[in-house]
Amino acid sequence: MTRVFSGIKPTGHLTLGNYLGAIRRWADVDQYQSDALFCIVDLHALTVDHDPARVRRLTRQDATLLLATGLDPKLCTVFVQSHVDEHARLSYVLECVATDGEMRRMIQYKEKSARERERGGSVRLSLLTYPALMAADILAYGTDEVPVGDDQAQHVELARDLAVRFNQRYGHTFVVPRTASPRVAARVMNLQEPTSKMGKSDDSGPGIVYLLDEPETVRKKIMRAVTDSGRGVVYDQAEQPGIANLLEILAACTGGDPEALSGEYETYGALKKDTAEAVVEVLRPVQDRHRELCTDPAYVEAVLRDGAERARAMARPTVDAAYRAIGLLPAVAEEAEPNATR
Ligand code: AQP
Repeated sequence: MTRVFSGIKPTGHLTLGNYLGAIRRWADVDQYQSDALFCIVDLHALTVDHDPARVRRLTRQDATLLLATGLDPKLCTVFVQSHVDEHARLSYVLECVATDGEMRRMIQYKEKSARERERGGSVRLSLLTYPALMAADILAYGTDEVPVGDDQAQHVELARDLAVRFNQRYGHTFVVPRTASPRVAARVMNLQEPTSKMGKSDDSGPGIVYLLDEPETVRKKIMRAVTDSGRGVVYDQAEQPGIANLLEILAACTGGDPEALSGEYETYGALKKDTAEAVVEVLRPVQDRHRELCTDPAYVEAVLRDGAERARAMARPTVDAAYRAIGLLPAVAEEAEPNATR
C-alpha cells in the first residue's frame, strides 16, 4: 500500500490555500487509498520569530481542524512532530548529507531571510536547515507520496535528492518519495495581491480566507478581491492573475475546470458571487464539525497521543537503520560484523 506523509506548520490560522492545496485531498482521498500520516509540524514553526503560547494554541487548533476536515484516526495517523523524537534524530543525519549550497538555493529560505533582514531582524539558523528536517519528516516513514501545494515542491525535491545520495553512499535505506499536487488550486493566491501566495503567516487579513472565517467575512473578502482591468472573464494566470485565482478557487470548490468556467461568466461581479458561495459551502461542514470537536478537547488529545505512538513505531526502524548505515555505533550491542578490523 502506498505510504503517504504530509504536514502543516502551526504558524497561523489555517487558510483556504492550505485546504484546497493540501488538506482536502488528505481527507477525501489519501486516508482511504493509502497508509497515511498527517502531522502538525510544530518544530518548523520555531524557524521564525514566534510566541511559544501561540504555537501551542495553534498546534491544538490545527489538530482540531484537521479532524474537522474529515481525517479519521481509524483510517490514518494524526500526530504532532515534536512528540516523535525520530524526526529530530534523522534531521541531523540528513544535515550531514545535504550541502550548504543546496540549502541556500531554497526559494523559501531566500524569500523569508530577505524579509527578515529587511525588517532589521536576524535570521535563525534553523530557517536555513529546516528542509533537512522536512526531509527527515518524509523519509523516516518510508513515504512514497507527499501531497503538498506547489510552494513545497522544491523541498520534496530536496528530500528525494537526499534519499538518493544517502542510499548511494551508505546503502539502500530510504524510499525515494514523489510529490503529489492537486490539479487545480495548487497555489491559491492572496485575494488582495494575486501575484503572492495566500500564506497563513502573512498579516494582510483581507486577502486571506481563513477556514474559520464567518460566511459573511468570506463573502466580503471575495467580493473585494482585486481583479484585473480589461478583457472580461478570461483564464490567464500571467495577464489576469486576480481572475485566474478566483476561477481556480471556484473550480476547486465545485469540481470544475477553470478554463471552462471562464466561459460561463460575463462579469467579475457574478464570478465573485458564485465563488464566495462555493467557498462558504465548502467551509460550512468543516466549521460545524470544528464547533463540535471544540467541546471535546480530551478526544483531540487522545488522538494525538495515540497517533504519536503509532508514528514512533513506524519511524524508529528506519531511523535506526540510517544511524547504523552512516556509521554510528548502536546503543544496544549487536552481532559483530564479519572482518570488522578497522
Ligand atoms: N496558498 C496555497 N495554495 C495551495 N497550497 C498551499 N499550501 C500552503 N499555502 C498554500 C499548502 O498547505 C500545506 C501546509 O502549508 P504550510 O503550513 O507548510 O505553509 P503555509 O500555510 O504556507 O504557512 P506559512 O507559515 O505562511 O509558510 P510559508 O510562508 O513557509 O509558505 C502545504 O502542503 C502547502 O504546500
